[in-house]
Amino acid sequence: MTAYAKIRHMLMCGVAVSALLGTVPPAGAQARIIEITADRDSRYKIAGQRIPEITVKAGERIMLRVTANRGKSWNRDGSIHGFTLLRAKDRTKVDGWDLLLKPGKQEFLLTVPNEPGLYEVICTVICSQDHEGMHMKFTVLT
Ligand SMILES: [Cu+2]
Repeated sequence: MTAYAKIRHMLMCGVAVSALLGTVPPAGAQARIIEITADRDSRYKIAGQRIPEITVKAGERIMLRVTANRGKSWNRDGSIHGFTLLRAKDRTKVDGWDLLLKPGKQEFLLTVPNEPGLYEVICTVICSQDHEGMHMKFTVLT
């Protein structure tokens, strides 16, 4: 390789690497992190909130970081709680927001629905006799 070709090769590699870094940020780099516990007493908990609720912006990217602790019962697939987003107006599920939780910490990179309004998070795993009370308000702002 001539010196000129070598330099040209190095430059092109540099350009390719920076283009890659520019278009593919690490997963969750720009997403706001929301930490939740799905607890053994069949309740969602968020540090600093007496009654947990989530407020986000339409179309926002969020990283849901969930710590799940096993209640009295769980699914055969090992899921111990669920985290499913419903539209409050008609109780329909939001695509991509039907999550099953395993014991311990897990992260989900999600996009908030584009439609502002009231939503509800519900648990879909029969996790104890108190399972029916496992839900949380979720508000999407414009
Ligand atoms: Cu449950």
